[in-house]
Amino acid sequence: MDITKLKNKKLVEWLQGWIDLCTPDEVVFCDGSKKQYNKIANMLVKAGVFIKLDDEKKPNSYAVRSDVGDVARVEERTFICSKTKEEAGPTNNWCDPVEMRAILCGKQNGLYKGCMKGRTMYVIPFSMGPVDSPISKYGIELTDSGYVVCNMNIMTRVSPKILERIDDGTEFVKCVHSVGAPLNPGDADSTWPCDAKHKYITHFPDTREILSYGSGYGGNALLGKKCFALRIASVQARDEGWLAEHMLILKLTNPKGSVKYVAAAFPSACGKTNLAMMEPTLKGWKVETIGDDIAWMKFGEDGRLYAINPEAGFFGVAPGTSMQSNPNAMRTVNKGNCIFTNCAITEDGDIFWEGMDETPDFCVDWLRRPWKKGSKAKAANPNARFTAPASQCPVIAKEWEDPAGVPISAFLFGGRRAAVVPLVNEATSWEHGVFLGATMASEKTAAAAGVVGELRFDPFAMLPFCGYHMGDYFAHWLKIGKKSGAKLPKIYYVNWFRKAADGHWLWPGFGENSRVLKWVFERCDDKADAVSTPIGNLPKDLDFGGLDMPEADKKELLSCDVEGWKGVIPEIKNHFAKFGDRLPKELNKQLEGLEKRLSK
Ligand code: OXD
Ligand code: MN
Repeated sequence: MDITKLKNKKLVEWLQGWIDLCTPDEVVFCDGSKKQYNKIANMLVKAGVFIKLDDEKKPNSYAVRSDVGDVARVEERTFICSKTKEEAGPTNNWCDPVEMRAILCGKQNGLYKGCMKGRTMYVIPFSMGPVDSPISKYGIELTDSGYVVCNMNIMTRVSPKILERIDDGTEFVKCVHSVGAPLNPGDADSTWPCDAKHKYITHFPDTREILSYGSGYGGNALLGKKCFALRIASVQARDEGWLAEHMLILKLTNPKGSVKYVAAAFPSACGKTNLAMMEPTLKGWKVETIGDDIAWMKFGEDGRLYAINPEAGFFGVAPGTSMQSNPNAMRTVNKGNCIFTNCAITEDGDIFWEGMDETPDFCVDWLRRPWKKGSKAKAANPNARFTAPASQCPVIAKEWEDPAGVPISAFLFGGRRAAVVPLVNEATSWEHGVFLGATMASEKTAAAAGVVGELRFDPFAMLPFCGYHMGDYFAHWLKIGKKSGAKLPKIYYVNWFRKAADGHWLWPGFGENSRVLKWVFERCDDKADAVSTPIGNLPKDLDFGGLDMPEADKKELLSCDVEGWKGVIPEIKNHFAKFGDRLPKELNKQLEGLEKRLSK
């Protein structure tokens, strides 16, 4: 394929405009084939970017190490360029779209001017979701990074069929990415080219465009993921009446073979991948994976919300993943065909990260230094990642690519909370559930730059990912609940991370979380009892059978800490105050109701 074969004038103009501005040496159209993937990967090996791992340990897999200044999503460099600041809202960085286009695309000294000199521009036509699903959407990413092409091949569906559809006039999201490191003749290339000091991750919701400059890492560069599937898609969802959410999707089967689908929102690095692939400890229960990070949901004709996973792979946080915490993720990556970013490499050509089942005596750390067992420095970067095809997951549900999606019975919201928040709490209504989502808070993790451990409100786990005013986003959720004929999922708030006053974990988590899923499943069928409390419905009994736990811990996990909640109210008020008059009145009413119930 080349540009002369395209017939869609607007598409050709868009492409040619970027070629003229970025002046790559060459333009290559991506077709998603194994042959092209291998060719690019081999080239990256020769250039010292990819390190081929041992074929017996990790077949057809590569390790990559990034620049130290480019290791995570950069929220402070992420911008929503809506027409007005008000539309982006108080939780996003805003920049005037005209101003941002001048910074990036200015004909005189815009950052993109000549930025691909000495490099290849890859044109990646991709689908978020199964091709031709009524819930899926298409995009084209232009990039000068072979690493991005290989990752996009795993994370999305790349095919010439999509380019044909777009050439025929199907709407697409325009994505442009450059590492921002042009090469002059004779220049030596870096193994991780980037422009760490001038990163811009920018979104233009009105024109459905994404312009990313300077970073080659994860969500900054694989534009189908956070930029498209969440930030731009959240705007499309608002305009078109559906939901684009930062949620895993799992299939839950009870011992009788009856099935329910659950979608769950947790902030980054709170164990979404672990939950999506969990091995239940409860006998007879089964969890299978539909997706581990993003859910797109539309109403079906029966009034239920049907979800697809728009992605085709997992971009999972590596440290902490082990046969104990997530055996199915380990089995997925052990099948090979993966890319490992910022992990350590062992002497026998395998990969290592903190928390793995076995620690090697020696390895080379992510900063290319020799590393010895017991050494203080981390061998892998805390935000090291594996990119793995979802199809390789041993517990991938057979319907994971069903174009119709799967009907959702329950939403779980949650975060890391050492105190106050109980193990599970059921919303008493849709509005109450939206209140629970809007007041989600978590202790910060390494997935984004910042201070680990700090508490931050992260409504619906969408704080860094909502492409418009978060007050309007809450209103959109409330509107979804008012749709006539809607058969809505029940809503729950869970917390796997509660600690006792002496600092010990109250809940073992991982496969034991199936006990909470069982309660949720049975509540959806009106088959489990709950106690009404000021914060919502808590389990009357949870199946603790076989768990060796002090009674006091069980009690603490399942009770409403009235005094603790009273202490949270001022924080919620401060959080809500940020949204000014765009905070839906229903949410203030929910807050007033909570306050009253707590003081009774
Ligand atoms: C992710 C994130 O990478 O949420 O999934 O940061
Ligand atoms: Mn995520």
